[in-house]
Amino acid sequence: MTENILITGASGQLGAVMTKALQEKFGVNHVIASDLRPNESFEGLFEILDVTDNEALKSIVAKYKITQIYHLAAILSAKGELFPLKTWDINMSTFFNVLEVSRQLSVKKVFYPSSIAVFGSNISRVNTPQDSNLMPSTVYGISKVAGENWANYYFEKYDLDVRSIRYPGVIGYQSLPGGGTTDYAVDIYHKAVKQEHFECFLKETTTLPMIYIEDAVRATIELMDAPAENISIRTSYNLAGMSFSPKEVADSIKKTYPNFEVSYNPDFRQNIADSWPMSIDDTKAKEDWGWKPKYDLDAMSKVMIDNLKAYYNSVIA
Ligand code: AKB
Repeated sequence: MTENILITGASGQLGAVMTKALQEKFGVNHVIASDLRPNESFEGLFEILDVTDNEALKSIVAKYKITQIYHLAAILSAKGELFPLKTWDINMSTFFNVLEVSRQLSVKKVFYPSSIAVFGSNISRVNTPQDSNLMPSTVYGISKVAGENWANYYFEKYDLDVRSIRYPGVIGYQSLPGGGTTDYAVDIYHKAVKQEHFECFLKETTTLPMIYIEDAVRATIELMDAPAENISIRTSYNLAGMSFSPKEVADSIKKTYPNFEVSYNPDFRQNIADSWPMSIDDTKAKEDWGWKPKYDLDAMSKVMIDNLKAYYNSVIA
């Protein structure tokens, strides 16, 4: 059977790369990228879509006979703290619309991104278990815990095949993230390649779980491809890539740019980071659908630097 895929939030950091990967897998004419504003950079089908608008979502799902939705639109942790009620409203109403429209129009599969933000400072921060007691410190985290439980509810009650991953901080060269606590780990590469000083908003020793974007996209597609009977977690899977602190990523960058300088000026995002895991136990993802990351810190630094160098050279040329 032909699959037709809708991606919400396709202009975001993960969305842009996910759209390309899904176009390669399903064909350009079977993938509909969507976002709030027009985006000229997409090759293929694109729709302007505000996912808070149930009717608009419904008409796109009907128009393209959508069979799978990747719902990536959300407000992230740091920005969410500036607008708590709006963040709750947007993150929840968009997901409810996706769940309800999927149920009503017989969409077969839904992907829902959760996050390490579901964990709070009550957890054991090293190798944080799948089944931790979830007491998040941010409204983004609260919305993700609620979303995970709604995903499970729609699976149990309506047999809707919703699958989810708790992403670590995602790092890629293709686009800048917006509004997250882990965003420093992308910005730092841009500054290094531009040979500028970097001021970090976290302390140098703050270790967080991270993942290279290619691994994050591959994990998502592997999870969505796995046989339904293998999926034992219907809330959201812990997923590990690597873990590092700002100092460790700076040291990795210094192997290429020995004069790279970083200073540390922690702001409100430090408290968020301090409530999150340092590393993640992803045994269930390994057991259920064979998850294995490819990139460690130095391998990622190499791709990030090579690609950003090429990008900035082309901009200057
Ligand atoms: C954020 O920092 O808010 C996100 C996340 C870990 O979900 N990158």
